Amino acid sequence: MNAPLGRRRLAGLIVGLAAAAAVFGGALAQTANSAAAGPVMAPAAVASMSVDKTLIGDLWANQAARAVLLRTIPEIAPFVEQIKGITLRQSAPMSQGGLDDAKLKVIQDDFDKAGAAILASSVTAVTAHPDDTAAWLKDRQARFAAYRAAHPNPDSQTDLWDGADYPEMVMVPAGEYTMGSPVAEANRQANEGPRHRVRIGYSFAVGKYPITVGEFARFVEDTHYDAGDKCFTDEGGVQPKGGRNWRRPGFDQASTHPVVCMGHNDAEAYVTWLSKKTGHAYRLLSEAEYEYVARAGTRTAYSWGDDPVAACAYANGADMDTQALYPYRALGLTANTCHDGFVVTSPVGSLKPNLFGLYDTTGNAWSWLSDCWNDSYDGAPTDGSAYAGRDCGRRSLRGGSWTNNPSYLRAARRNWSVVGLRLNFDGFRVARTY
Ligand SMILES: [Ca+2]
Repeated sequence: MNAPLGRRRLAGLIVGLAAAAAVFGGALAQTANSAAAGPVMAPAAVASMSVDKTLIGDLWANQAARAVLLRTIPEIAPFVEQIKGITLRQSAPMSQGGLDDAKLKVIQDDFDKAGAAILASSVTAVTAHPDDTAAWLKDRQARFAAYRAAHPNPDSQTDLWDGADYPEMVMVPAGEYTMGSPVAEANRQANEGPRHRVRIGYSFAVGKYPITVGEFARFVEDTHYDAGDKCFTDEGGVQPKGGRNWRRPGFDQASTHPVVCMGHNDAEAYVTWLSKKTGHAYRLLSEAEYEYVARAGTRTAYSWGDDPVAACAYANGADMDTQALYPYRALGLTANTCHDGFVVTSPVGSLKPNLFGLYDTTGNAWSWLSDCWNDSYDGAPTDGSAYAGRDCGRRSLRGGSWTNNPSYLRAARRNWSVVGLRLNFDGFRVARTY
């Protein structure tokens, strides 16, 4: 909804780093002159300026990430040298009698804390999202009031927004297309065939955006639904982590970000609630419907054409920013050679829509679908309905996420996961039958 936001945040990071480094440099200068008395700003005090110490501390503690930061944001390098020098001078008294491992560790710890403090006090612009729930709801209510004023007589056959708490929808026309990828397509997977015609003989509505944190919060507030407290994240290894959920997926999210750490069961619970509250037939999309709406009439490898680098205009994937600034490396990110402006997830609608006017059909977060997993299109339905095969403990997902390179952002790319599994790159989008 605010395209330049990510770029601005990234710029804010770089400016913030320089500014914080200047502040910290001043503090260090004071420390160095402390023999002349006057206030001394200890590293601990600087650290208290931080916003998300865990995230930034982890980022700084990771030697590889630190090296990337120094290379990417050269402004901080002189200050790191300054910290090193002053830390060593401060530690001179400790060196009497020789520096043993314990003393060296103290010095190293001081250096680490100082570096983390610089980053923590400067990355505010990137990671700090104050609780925006009330502001988000107020904005939604105002926008819905405007929508209702423009559509004063809701007709259940054409109305596309049921209320401020609920997702905005876009009507998609009936049509047909060829599902799957040609054998010659780069990075094609065997499960993307056999190609076959799918005829969707009905128009239906699709969420303009993926379901957001704010929308999911309205559901949880109404139902007290428990979406768990464990989610697969990549924080020093991809593994299930306690204390992680749709509110805290391992990185900071505002109300306009796509909800992640969703299992298929969570997505189903949401659409069941949405249908009950609105009286309308909401549901997840089928896999055939998803490829249809993501392609939006295109026949190319990507919904925007055949150029993978053009992904950065349409899809928030693993880009150069993710590669440079993502604090954890275990995902083995192979980045696209462009900048989409977002290290992790992005507020929905930040990038360009597809030809149906849908945003984030590719990248940002994978979307859970209603199909049971089918490792081939043999026996797949051709009328837009979901595959209801034997393997319903696994369900299909589409679209790719902020962790993925272009091979995963192709229109035909498929994925599956176990129904109850929550990962911090899996979310969903809803459809409505008319
Ligand atoms: Ca990205």
